[in-house]
Amino acid sequence: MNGIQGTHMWGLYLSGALLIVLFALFSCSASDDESSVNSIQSGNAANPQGGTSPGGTSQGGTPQVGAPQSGASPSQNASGNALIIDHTSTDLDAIPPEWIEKAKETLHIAYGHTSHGSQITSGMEGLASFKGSLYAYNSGGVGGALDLRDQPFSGASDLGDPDRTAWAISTRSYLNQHPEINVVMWAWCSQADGTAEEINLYLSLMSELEKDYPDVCFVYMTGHLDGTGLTGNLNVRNNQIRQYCRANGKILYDFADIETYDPDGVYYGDRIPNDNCDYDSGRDGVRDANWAIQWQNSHVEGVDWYSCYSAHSQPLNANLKAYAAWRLWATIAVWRF
Ligand SMILES: [Ca+2]
Repeated sequence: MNGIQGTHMWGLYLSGALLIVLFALFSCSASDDESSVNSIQSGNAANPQGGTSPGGTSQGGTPQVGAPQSGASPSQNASGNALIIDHTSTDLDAIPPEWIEKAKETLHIAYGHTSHGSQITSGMEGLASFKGSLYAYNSGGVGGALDLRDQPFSGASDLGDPDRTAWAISTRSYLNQHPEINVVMWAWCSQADGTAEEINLYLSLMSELEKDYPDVCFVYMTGHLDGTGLTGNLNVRNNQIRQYCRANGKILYDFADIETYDPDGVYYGDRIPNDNCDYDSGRDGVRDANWAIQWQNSHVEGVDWYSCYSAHSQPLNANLKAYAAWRLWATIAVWRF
């Protein structure tokens, strides 16, 4: 991994006074007090280190709050009181083990998804085999594992199947029956490539859930890459989701951003990458290479990366999804519970 998120940075978060402030500021639910949110963001109080945030550190410690908003390239981790999990959140070794343990002790996660979203869980399953029981998960948290309930919902498969509202109804039903759940995450299949109004519907349904279930953390997501590039509708819609999450202090797992960079931080977003990690090496408009396969072939399997199932994609992509997921769980646990 890129190793740029040194553990010394995490030491900063662990200072007691800072944590007290952050606990007070960070909320999983939509704030009922917009003026409070605005004051936090304008003062950047949740980002006192200027480059550190619950989502990780900006590369090289350089604040990137003011980075360009277009495209999938800029890191948006340091964004007011939002928690943005993206390609800068994939350094597994930067997550303190005690944060992992806190997640296993406190979180009860329900995750709805179809094939693309399964990259997270198949990656996490492979990670537990690769790195050991520290990263174990199962439904119910049996044996000290993380309690992650994979596809527990009835009546909806993902954020667009069978339609764009069923998942919210299904979520309410499940939460009412399982009040112990404190984290809910849903993934897209291809439906993030919709209209602005359809994405607004998604955002509003999520916000309504946050208001009605204030003790539950709801994780927003972008849609997987589809090869349409920076100017394609998918990226426009993903940016709509990103901007909303940054502006409103939400929790975002930026699925597309994570699969836009290799583990060394090399950016492929401007070379029409797709979900399989294919990209256009010569910028002639035709995808002819695969960054994940290239990286895997130039590194050692079982040491630098691990084999696992990765729907529609390569193992390395699911590796990165798993690392980022653990950053998500660990950060939610430490900041919220
Ligand atoms: Ca080409």
